[in-house]
Amino acid sequence: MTTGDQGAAAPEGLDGRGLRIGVVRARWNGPIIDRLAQGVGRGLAGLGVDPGDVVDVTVPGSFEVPMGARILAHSGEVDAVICLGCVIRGETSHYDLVAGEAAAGIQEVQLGTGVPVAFGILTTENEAQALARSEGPGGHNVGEDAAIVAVEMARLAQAHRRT
Ligand code: DLZ
Repeated sequence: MTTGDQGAAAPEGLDGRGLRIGVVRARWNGPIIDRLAQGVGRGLAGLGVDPGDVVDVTVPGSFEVPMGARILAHSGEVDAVICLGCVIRGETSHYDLVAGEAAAGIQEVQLGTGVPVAFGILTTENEAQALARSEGPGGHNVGEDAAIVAVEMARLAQAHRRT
């Protein structure tokens, strides 16, 4: 499959109104990240998240994304965090290290803090695959998928939070 896996569909009735969402963007492969960020914007808007409730930060590269997510998760400012990055094997001498640490770090942050963190990091063989996973409206965009994940998991956490 050349276009990449399709994301999970949003659960029926999923509603993001009132949620505060953090977005951590790596600056490496900036044009791809911009496309993912547009997907995040569409995904959040489609679920009713107010753009004013979105906290955006940038970090140098995908290796730093977990730390950015941890800072936001600990801030108390957000109900969930979306991580955006892009690691392309053909262009990255230590692809496995950067991609692996980003994935492991993101999981560690969400399990350690209890704040859901959505994995919107592209790990691809080449730029064509990265473009195919960061498409415009109606196409596949992993940022849009991550937005749905963030809202779904934030609601799950809210529903089971001890008061
Ligand atoms: C160093 C590096 C390389 C080679 N490739 C990528 C990449 O493809 N995608 C990405 O997001 N970041 C890359 N980086 C930067 C690292 O993530 C990190 O910012 C630096 O190693 C500094 O800690």
